[in-house]
Amino acid sequence: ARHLITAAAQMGPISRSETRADTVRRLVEMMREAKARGCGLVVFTELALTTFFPRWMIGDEAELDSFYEAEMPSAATQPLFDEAKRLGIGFNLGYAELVVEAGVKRRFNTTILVDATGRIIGKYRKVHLPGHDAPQAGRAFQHLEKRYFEPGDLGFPVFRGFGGVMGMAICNDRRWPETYRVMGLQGVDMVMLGYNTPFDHTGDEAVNSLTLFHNHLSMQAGAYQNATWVVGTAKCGTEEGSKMGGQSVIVAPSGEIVAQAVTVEDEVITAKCDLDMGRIYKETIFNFARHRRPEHYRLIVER
Ligand code: CDT
Repeated sequence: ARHLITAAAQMGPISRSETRADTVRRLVEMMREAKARGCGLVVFTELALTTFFPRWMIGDEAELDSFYEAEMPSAATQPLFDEAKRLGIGFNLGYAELVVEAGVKRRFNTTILVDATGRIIGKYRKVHLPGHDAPQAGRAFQHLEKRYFEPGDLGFPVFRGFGGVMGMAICNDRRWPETYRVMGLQGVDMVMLGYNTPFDHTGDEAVNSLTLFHNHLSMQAGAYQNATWVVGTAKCGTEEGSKMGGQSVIVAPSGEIVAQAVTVEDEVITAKCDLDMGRIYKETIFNFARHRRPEHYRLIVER
């Protein structure tokens, strides 16, 4: 068995006035707790360094830029890398990425995988961007990810590390079966993802009331159908007046939840994950080479 004790480090709200130093301090504290509980890997959330700013229309470019990281690590985030190296623990971190290419600013909703020596070994940019590219009338909170980010341009790569095949996704990606399947086809053992999920995202009370159900439904189905661990880490609680779902989970390749957060605050949950647990599924019911019929799946890539 290949055991990896893994943590999901859920975050409670981050206020707009919190500095990077504040959020990094919170992350370091949870990293230490994860290490004290024997973890080799800690999974942080989506956009873990700032408040979830896509809820606002931000017209001022300098103000918008202040939510992004122009370098990683930076002076502000270096303590996270230093602490990881000191403790000998890896981490997965989501943040807003600003890159300047040929004088043009490009913005991505990004996540990186850092090994236990503090080295970045993988990067993923969110493919499925929810929401709108312009403010919607009559909404208390906007969801302007399509305005503030480009769709990721890296596909769904997997990375060898932590004794297995590691993959990443971000928030809305978890609702799409293709996310997991593309990584499943590369033999993924563990998919790490963070999320910020407001309860008001559809504008329909009945659907909104199922927010937490759909959160788990998506991740449990993705895990089972691709014989992979899924670590889902929330940013949750009431952030700047916006209520967001918690219930961070670690899901086994069986689709079973093996650890779940019970607060909507900073909370570390852990599980001893056997990266070989997916093998029985990969070799039997989900033996892709034997049972899939890609000749009948063409529509998926054509539309
Ligand atoms: N961050 C993110 O992708 N959140 C979305 C909210 C719903 S769509 C406006 C999600 O899928 O959880």
